[in-house]
Amino acid sequence: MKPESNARPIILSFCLCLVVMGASPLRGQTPIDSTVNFTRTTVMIPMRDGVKLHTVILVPAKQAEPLPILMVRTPYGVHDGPSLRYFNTPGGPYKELAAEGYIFAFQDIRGRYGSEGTFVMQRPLRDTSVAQSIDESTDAYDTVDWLVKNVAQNNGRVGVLGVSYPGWLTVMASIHPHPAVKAVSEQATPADMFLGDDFHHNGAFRLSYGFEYSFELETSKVDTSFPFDTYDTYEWYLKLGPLSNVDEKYFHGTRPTWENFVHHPNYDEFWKSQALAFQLDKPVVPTMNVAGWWDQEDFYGPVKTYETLEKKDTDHLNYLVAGPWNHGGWGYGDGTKLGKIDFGSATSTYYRENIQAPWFAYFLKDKGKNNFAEATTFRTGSNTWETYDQWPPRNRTTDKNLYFRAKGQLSFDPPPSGMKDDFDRYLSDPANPVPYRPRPVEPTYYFRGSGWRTWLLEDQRFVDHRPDVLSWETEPLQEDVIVTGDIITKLYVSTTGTDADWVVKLIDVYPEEYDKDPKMGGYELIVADEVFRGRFRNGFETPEPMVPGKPAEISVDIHHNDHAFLKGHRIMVQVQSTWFPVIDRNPQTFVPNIFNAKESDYRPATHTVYRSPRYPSRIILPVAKQ
Ligand code: PG9
Repeated sequence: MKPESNARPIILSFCLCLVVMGASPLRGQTPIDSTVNFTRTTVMIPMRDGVKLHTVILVPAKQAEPLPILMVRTPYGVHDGPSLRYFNTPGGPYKELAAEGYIFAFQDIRGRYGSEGTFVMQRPLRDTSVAQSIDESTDAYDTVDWLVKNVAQNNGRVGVLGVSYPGWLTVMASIHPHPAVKAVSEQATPADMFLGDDFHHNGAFRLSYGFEYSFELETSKVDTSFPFDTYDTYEWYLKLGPLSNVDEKYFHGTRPTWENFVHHPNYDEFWKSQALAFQLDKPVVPTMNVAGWWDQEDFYGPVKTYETLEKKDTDHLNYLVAGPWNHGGWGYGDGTKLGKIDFGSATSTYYRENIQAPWFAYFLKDKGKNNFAEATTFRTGSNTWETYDQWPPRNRTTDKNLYFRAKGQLSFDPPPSGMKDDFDRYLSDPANPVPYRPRPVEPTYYFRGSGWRTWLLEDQRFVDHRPDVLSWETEPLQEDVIVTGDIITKLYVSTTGTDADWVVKLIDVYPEEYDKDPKMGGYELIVADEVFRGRFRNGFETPEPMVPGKPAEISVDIHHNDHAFLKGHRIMVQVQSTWFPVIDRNPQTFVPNIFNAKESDYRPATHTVYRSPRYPSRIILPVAKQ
């Protein structure tokens, strides 16, 4: 993940983000050396093909007995980065684990920072018929092999963990794992870069992330920020014009990841071969998957990884934890608040002390009991920890339809039978896209701080007056509505163009009079959300134009959740067709490859959302049985 749990070149950005997360002890301080109670050794560990990987090993200074090793592999630099600077400080990611007693090994992956070799973004699995072939799984294997043979006083057991890119590297370490690997915790791993994680969602391209990240990782061996000349990147990306201008003006074909975006606009073998659903099989190592409900980068990934492994988990090795966090938020600060939302208790501390530390201690040190729930979630709204023996807990929920109705109403009652087709509509103009967060939109990982990490919790009143954002909402609820599991939206839509994006947001609207915190009166909090690119409604492999004026059914999975809409609150759904610049603009004129669209292809179009018995647009909520 970037940057809280990984080394970052710009220390200021790291300090600022800790301030945002509420980790005040570090505010304005020069970072202390938090490894003082450890003996630090730096080694170059040889891989099977001779490439050497830069690794920092921390051994407790007063080690009395053999200890397990915890390994973290990262592209973000181990040498002087946050992993080491803050790893044993209060509110840092490894404090509780360090207190428990482990040897730690942090490693730069191939081609990054101090390691030799070439970096390949999410390096594909190797061809096993080629003896000397390598991938991140073999690099993890070779590293573990070296560590257990060379680090004095280790107990022969290794745990692997990491958030985001390091989370994905953790998954790789669990594929054909070294026998010493006894527990892995992937946290916010991406699982599918076309369907749901950093680079695309349902085929819609994540422009700002895709552009900035490919520059950041593929400009040099160390993280390098794109030198924006405009503070508000909403304006910058709008001025950029068609996507082809990226190569034309800036990249000139030099960033492999960007070239892959351009040459693989559909769900082809390139994307499928790296998707975890096609790479993972039966879990062979205890695996704890960790997700944040408001993860702005990789929420799809850990849930998909859990689901994929669960299909064959006959030995009960697979676990899920989800809580009220942004990307990696469980690893930093105390997790009492995120953005303006208060969860009433220190959720991140709770996770690190009561879930993560005992889980690793059980599997790596035989300590404690295996009483870990299959799924542990923090239910937002009511702010309670919950446990489940299956996820999603379909045995405990009933699907209920919430229908889009006339005059902006959302209702559990369907549109009356016999009613003729009715709809709401709006003009969507690619020249005036809806911002995804309040402007100015600072660069994603801006070193002076950025709204990126909390944008999913922004009050949606900042857009609900726009004519190109439709809202439907319930009356104030008479009783709590608890939604636990996967939420699906069924949209019946048409356009006057030949392609369109459909963004759906499920929102908890706070009461106008909110005594607990009057400033939160009427707050519109996104609980679940997603975008769908219309051209992929019949399959992600082959895009198809939308037929002007013809209603199409589009199913949008807005993902898993555990949220209580409390009595007195309202449930709202918003639909819009731009979310800029996190999602690139759909030209709304079908072209085979949007990366080659011309300026003239980008045209305003009128979009219609139907709400009638024949076309009952609705949201399907898994509501807890009372
Ligand atoms: N979300 C980041 C990422 C992971 C994997 C690939 C590309 C980006 C990260 O935080 O590491």
